[in-house]
Amino acid sequence: GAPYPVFTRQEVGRHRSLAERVWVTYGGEVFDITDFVELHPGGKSKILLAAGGALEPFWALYAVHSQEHVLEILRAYKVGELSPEEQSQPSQGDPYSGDPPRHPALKVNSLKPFNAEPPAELLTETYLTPNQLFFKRNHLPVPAVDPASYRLRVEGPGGRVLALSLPELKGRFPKHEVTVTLQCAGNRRAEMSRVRQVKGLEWGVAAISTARWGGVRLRDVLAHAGYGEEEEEEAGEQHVCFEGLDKDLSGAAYGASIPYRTAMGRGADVLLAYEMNGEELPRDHGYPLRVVVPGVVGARNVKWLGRVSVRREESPSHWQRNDYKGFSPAVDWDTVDFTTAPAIQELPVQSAITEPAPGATVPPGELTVKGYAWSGGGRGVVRVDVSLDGGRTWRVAELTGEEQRPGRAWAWRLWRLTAPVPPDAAELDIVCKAVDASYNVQPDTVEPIWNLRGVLSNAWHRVRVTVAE
Ligand code: HEM
Ligand code: MTE
Ligand code: MO
Repeated sequence: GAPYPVFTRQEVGRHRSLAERVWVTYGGEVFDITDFVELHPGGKSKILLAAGGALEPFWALYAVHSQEHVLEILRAYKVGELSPEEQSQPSQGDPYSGDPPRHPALKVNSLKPFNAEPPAELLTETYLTPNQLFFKRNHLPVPAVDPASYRLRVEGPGGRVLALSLPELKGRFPKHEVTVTLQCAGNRRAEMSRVRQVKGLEWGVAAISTARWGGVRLRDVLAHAGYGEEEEEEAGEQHVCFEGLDKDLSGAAYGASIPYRTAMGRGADVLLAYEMNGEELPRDHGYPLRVVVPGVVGARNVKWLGRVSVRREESPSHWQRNDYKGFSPAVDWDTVDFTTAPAIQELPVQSAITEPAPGATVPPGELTVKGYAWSGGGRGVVRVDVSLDGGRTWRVAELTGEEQRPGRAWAWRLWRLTAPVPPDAAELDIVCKAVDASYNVQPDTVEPIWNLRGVLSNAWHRVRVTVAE
């Protein structure tokens, strides 16, 4: 092709603003992307982070760029090449190279950051999900935390700050264990996308798992820092804000918050957990310390916890303010206003079929259907109804697993139904729906609860199978 002018990295580095034009490098090539900055689907501020330098370390963090159509955009802006002696980029390496090894059974929805769910049929094999199979939802690389120098920063009233080491946390506060089901707001999003495409990872039915968590109570730690149960009434609504040690390229940590009463109320079981199913908390799940908020959406269960504070406002984090909210099916990306909807906290009633698998062939005679059911806010599951004929007739499933305390039903029930396969049926349309302690039920179809982000997907779960010898 035509020879391009040759530049040094230093020359490229002089173009780091719209006024001086925005240049970047990729491989050995130089691009002037000034005209693309405003068009960037990921936003102007993000793309400008790479101005004057190499794209690779940024794209390594946002794997959405490793697609041919992205490279095609880039090629249109080529203005030169790097001198050959400068092409061997002092590689900053893959920010995900320090991620822990994972179990091969996991179904990976995104590798970098790592997002994966267990196969549905393994999910209900055990009441407690084995740590290796527990769904994993990371927004960023897994931080490497040195347990010896780790300190949890707790901001107390009047500007006092505690810095608690792991031995201090474990020694000073009583150990507390709670069995809690975590569910991602995006669980079952794939079903929503089948109605109309939504934006987000395509989770199946297994972005939900249950563990016995061990740690200290958040309320004990906050009380030690100087907060009381009365604080709420005196000061108006407050929020307990959490920050993780995982940071994006702008240095912003993953963050979220919960209402003060959720943390401090009588019977509050919110944990700062250092154990999961009797093992040391695994790196993917927040080693060395994470928040476990029973009954509340996964996103508030902040992993790799670095900082706790009590504030008049919710966490300023992107994930608290501009994500994890529900909207009307009428709202699209042109009209959405995240300030108008409350952040998701307690989740609605949920259930799904884990066996048989969609599209399976089952023999005539008897069929066993299995699944899970759970509701947010400590509302127990009182019943699961199952239909083999698309919802015309129903049977009541048998609930298994641990019975839950009223109002503090933090963990799921598993369920099963063994029923005769209707004679002459060539196909079965299996449906399940759960009822919680407030007699909340799941909606029968997805359409009326469709939302652009694909969260809160809890319609009746349907699995079609073929009947054959
Ligand atoms: C998304 C292009 C630089 C962060 C995208 C998408 C394109 C794109 C085409 C949409 C991909 C899809 O959905 O299929 C580019 C080009 C760049 C560039 C051509 C450089 C010339 C950057 C940089 C960052 C970044 C430097 C980060 C610091 C993101 C993020 C998204 C995204 C976070 C996802 C947005 C979302 O899903 O809402 N980019 N990008 N991009 N980009 Fe970039
Ligand atoms: N905490 C931090 N620090 N970083 C994260 O990316 N993801 C959140 C939450 N806590 C996240 C986090 C989301 S959206 C969910 S669903 C849960 O962690 C998932 O927890 P798990 O990976 O242990 O299943
Ligand atoms: Mo999540």
